[in-house]
Amino acid sequence: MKFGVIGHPIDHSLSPIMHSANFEALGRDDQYHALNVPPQHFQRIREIIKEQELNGFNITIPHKESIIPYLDEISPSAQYIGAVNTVLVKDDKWIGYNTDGIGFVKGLIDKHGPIDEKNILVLGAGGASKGIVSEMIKFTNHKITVANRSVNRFDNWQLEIKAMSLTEVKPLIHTFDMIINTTPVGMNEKSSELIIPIEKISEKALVCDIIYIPNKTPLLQACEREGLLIYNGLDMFVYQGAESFEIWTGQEANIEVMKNRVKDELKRR
Ligand code: SKM
Repeated sequence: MKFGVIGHPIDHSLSPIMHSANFEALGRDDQYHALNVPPQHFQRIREIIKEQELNGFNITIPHKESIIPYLDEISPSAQYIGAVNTVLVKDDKWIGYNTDGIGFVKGLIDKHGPIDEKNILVLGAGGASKGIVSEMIKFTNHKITVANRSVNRFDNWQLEIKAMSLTEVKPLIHTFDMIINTTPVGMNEKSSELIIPIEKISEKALVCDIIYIPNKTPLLQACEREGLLIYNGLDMFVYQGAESFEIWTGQEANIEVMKNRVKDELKRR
């Protein structure tokens, strides 16, 4: 079977090597390639995919929303999140899914155990946050707190959460067992902004960031220096890929092989 990832730029994507490692481990004869599709060519996306004869593909930045009008069907959760990162091509029909949020949650639970009783704070209210929160809600008994700079980002959320501003959440920081940063703060290694007062975080808390390049964002570095347990976005990337593979093939992916391949490649780069 043939798969791929569509984005712009796309050279940096680790999906081709990660998926290829999985195919090899499972003894499958599949292919997975990166396709650079600039926004001005996106209206030709159906033809481009047809020419490549793909059975399924991932979509990354900047096309996760622009793909929606080209789909024949969309899963309820992808519809709700408003972004698609996985398309299954079935008898010429395109079905869209979003595996990013469930990827984060499954990776987190596999690594750090059940979250049923955790008091969770999610920072940011963009697509990544919405995807993670809408999946995480199914695994915890407590209401998740979501904090964003401006609260009007929550207008179309319709989820049972506690929504508040970053200013409002600051005095509550010590009450959380888990803090998940989904904002792009920290993507730039030189930025020193930490978004929340880390000295207020409970010493038992786990601090997560969905970024994995850099491996430790300034937020994670600062938390680690404080002796806190930290968790980056590498597992999220691996698990979203594993979920996509399962949607395309119905087969379980070899997560360990995928993870090791990505880690090796990141060390090499
Ligand atoms: O959601 C994923 C996407 O499926 C693949 C990807 C990549 O190849 O870099 C990144 C994320 O957007």
